[in-house]
Amino acid sequence: MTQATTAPATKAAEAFKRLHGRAPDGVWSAPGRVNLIGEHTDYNDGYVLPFALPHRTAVAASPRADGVLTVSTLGDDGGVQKATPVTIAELAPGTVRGWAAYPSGVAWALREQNLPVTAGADLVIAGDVPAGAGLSSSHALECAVALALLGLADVPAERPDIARWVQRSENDFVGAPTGILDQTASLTCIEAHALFYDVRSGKAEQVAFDAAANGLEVLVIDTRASHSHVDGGYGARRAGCERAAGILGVPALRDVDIAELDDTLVRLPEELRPLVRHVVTENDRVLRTVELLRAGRLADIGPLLSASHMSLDEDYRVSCLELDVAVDSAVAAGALGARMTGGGFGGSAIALVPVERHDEVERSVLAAFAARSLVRPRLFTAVPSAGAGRDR
Ligand code: GAF
Repeated sequence: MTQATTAPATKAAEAFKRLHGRAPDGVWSAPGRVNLIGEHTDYNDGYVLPFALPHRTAVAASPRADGVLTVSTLGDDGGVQKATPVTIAELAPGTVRGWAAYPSGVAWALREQNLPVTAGADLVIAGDVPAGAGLSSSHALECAVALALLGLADVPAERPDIARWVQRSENDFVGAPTGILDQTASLTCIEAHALFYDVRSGKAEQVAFDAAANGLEVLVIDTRASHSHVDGGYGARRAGCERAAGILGVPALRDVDIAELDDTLVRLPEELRPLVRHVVTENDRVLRTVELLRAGRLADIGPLLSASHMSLDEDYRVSCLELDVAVDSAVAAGALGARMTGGGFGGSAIALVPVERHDEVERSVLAAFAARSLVRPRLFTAVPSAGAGRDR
């Protein structure tokens, strides 16, 4: 797949030339994502509904022959950070820390699949996916690196397989116990659509999502409250879900029937009940959202978005003050619905906003943050964009 040159791709290629004195053999890029709905359902074998952001991470790359991986990354200020070069054949979990663990982990995961990546490569990275904003900047980087290394080695691979390899690098090399939502979104979303993905079956449906044609927009509110899934909160939720599934004797919480939810909850220790209630009702909300989108009723999904946020806040307990302020102030000013997006504990919220209410919603959100002396959030309108691919 070849796509129009994007700014990050151009920047990565130019930086590569400056650093290595020659043009890269190729440039690959991958987008960040927002998840419209379906949060903390992926590792419960459930449903998700993300779309790709226009923001991308690009990797300019050329092969080497000495087994070494060099990685340089271009900062917003034009400065370059160079990772310590590593030998791909010697990579093992724990050997690389910090940001360089993400690209190195991908090389490790591909090597673990016996794919021919051990000859080495020079990678130069540039991107505009907001980092630490819950918009999947780490997966954009990992997916772009995976495509670059596979592309240099001329290895054809199916996107679902690449998603699993990237997940392995994130889980086992970086040490974040995340699911498969973000990689799948980055690798398989297409323009003007949301991706309805059934994690258990791997079935994917591109559902038309043209907010502008309906007089609407998805406003992203990056709260700038930083988050990370390497520390305990995310893993604890995931472990709680797995424990609950074990007690209920089902392979995953996906298998709990919503019609029997009340009877099911009483079989669980009290602390696990809200987790299960969230996952089961969230899967149902995804299905109802997809039905409405298929029927072209975009404006009607607002209440489902807000119900999702309430469930994530009160039952799953992964929201925070900044996300709640973003959601409440957007809805108070006329958003049809709003919710946190991504894993939570900080990061971004999304709001479904009638275009004519944009200014009012933006003013309301900024004023609400200012009134609580919170860091000024960053707001932008997200348009469903293309998934990962080769730029040149
Ligand atoms: C993070 C994870 F990476 C995803 O796998 C997913 O679990 C999400 O949080 C919550 O829906 O983005």
